[in-house]
Amino acid sequence: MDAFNPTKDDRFTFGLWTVGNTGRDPFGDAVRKPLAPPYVVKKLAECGAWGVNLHDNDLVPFGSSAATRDAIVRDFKAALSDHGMCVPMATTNLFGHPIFKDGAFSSNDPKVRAFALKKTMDAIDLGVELGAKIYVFWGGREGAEADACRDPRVAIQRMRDALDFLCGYVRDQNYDLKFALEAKPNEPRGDIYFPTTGHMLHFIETLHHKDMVGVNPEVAHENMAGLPFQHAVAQAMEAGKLFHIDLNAQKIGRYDQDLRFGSEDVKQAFLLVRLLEGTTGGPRYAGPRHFDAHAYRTEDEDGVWDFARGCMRTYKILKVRAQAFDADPSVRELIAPTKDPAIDPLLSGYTRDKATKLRQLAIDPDATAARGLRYERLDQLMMEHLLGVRG
Ligand code: GCO
Ligand code: MN
Ligand code: MN
Repeated sequence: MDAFNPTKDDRFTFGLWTVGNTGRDPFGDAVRKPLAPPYVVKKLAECGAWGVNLHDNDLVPFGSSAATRDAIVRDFKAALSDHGMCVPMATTNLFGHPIFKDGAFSSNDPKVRAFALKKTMDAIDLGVELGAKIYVFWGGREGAEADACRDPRVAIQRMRDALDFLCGYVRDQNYDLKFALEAKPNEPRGDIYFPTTGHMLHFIETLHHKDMVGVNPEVAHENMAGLPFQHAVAQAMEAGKLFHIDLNAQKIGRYDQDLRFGSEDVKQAFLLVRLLEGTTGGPRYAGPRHFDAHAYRTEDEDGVWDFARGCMRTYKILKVRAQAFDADPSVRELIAPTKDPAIDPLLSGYTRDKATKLRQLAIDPDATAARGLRYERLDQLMMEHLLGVRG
């Protein structure tokens, strides 16, 4: 036991599909046996996780009878209560079955769209029965290869119809549930609609019940689009829309790797934890810290639990490093905001008077530009905190 051992207060969660990943990939078969959901609950609790998340079919196999479903749910609930675990988030598998080969909510076939809504309403009922407060939508098959197959504007309208319909369902049932939309640029489709968190944030503003809809950004997905993840998360937080987060790691320019949190681009992981934990003084993210990642294909089951503990430990280590970095007087001096009482009040809230005063300011652009900002020193300080030689 040490300070980096996870506890329930850390609110760490994993999906059944993450630690349960059998290592099957497009080039090879499974390398690990499937794990029974109640067993995953027990093992995650032993590792120090707070909760477990699921797709409908991670728990209840596709096509199960009502009696089988109820028996499975009963056993799973017993495991949750035996091990003090919760289900903060649930979602629907709208990508596995061949019916979804050309999308679910955006499909050209009304039968497919109807089936997707039916399946999602059932999965919402299941999630709520297990206590979920957040419902994730990841439209893995909502996209195209032969892009002429549908007008992308129609795809957007169909996605809006589906989300408005499902918000209506949740409200009609009086469920205490919010939606979180997850963007991804490609994979499994050649292109997926709403490729980034920024696209999702705009789309949400067009929904009928936009207050109950936020985002679920994922490290790997924003990286696949070549974008800095922490900026997407910051925009979501600033808009009050960070309802959930998928933590993992990813090398830029690759397929969706879903690696152990912090195992690639440690600097970005550090900046992300710093942002989520509010160590700079800004608001802290209060939701679950969910790991949407899986163990390397080289691992047996022991390696899976090494992977899970690794995700949580790295998060906690980065949190301590971020606290030390932001408390370091040399850092604070370098990032202290430049204040100018004569100028600051003129910069927001337009009035004609402010515009006139702004025009009258004597600002010497060359003298202002000549000042070095010492970001080399700032970044090196960050590296030294990160590498453990400072703080
Ligand atoms: C991916 C996605 C998924 C989703 C999950 C929840 O495989 O790229 O990240 O893991 O997060 O299906 O809907
Ligand atoms: Mn992913
Ligand atoms: Mn994800």
